[in-house]
Amino acid sequence: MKHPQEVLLAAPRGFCAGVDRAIEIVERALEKFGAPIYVRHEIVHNTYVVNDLKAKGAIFIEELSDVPPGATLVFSAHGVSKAVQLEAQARGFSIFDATCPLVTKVHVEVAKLAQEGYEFIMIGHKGHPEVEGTMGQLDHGIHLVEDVAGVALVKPLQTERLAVVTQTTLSVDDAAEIMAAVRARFPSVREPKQQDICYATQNRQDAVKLMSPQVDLVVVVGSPTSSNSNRLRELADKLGTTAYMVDSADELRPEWFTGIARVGLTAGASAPEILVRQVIERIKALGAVSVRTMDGIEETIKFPLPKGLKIDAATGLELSQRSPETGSASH
Ligand code: 0CN
Ligand code: SF4
Repeated sequence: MKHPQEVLLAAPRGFCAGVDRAIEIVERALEKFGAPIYVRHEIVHNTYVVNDLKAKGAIFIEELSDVPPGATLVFSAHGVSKAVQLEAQARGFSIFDATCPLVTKVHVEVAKLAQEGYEFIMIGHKGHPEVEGTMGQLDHGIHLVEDVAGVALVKPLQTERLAVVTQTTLSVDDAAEIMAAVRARFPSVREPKQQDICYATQNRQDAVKLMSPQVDLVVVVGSPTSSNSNRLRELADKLGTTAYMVDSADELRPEWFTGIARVGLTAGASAPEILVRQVIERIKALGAVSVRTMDGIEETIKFPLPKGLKIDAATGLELSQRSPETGSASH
């Protein structure tokens, strides 16, 4: 067979609740306060999303010294360290925190257990902003482990009070393997009550596991910086299906599709559906005649916006604008 015949769409794929919320925070801040709105780090790891917000007046920075006094600043979905939070406060910015609530949950757990005298092993990828943010909740006492080999190298000061936390966007299978090695070396280690890997990461990986054996090629829409998107490509590859990750439809190469009958398509948690649609159009142009969405878990989770950016669904007014006559509590 020369050309692709069918596109199989993974479900769920694409935006998660934390990404939806983070983008909405920047958009609402732009509407309410006007441009420019400063954002520390890419709000989510996606080129299209970042360019779109740049066009609307967002300015993305890495260093707080690049933010002018009095500016409005948004923290990205990946979270920030205590030092960054304190510096931003000290500089007097008006801050909106777009850290995903599921990342904040890990921060809260670290702070709580640290109070009880715990030391930590963090499973994650070195240099990733979420890892910097979570490890930066404490001055010391968090040891990063990136893989099974790294477990043997950890040197905790004590082992009676040792807890594990993880990045939210890891490979579920790799994390389980690393966790097993941690458990083998430190049998009394405290594990997260519920996995720190988030529901969206878990569900997108499960969908790829279901899809990969049914297709000849997997295409993942996602940016190179996106941890969860990379894990989807890697997973398909590990399952024996050739897999490519593309930032946009322009990156698709016709030769990938030669001799391929069925193409599986998915998208990372930070990749917008419009890019998936553009990829579908391109694959259709290469010969695909049908598109079918697989059955999958329906995600209904939604996170509330921070105070000051909420809008009342009934009135369309910002909650903080409601007068005592028209409404009760302001937030
Ligand atoms: O791609 P993302 O912006 O981030 P990572 O997968 O690199 O962590 O997706 C949103 C996830 C978060 C936090
Ligand atoms: Fe939150 Fe998970 Fe989405 Fe990251 S991938 S923003 S942790 S829901």
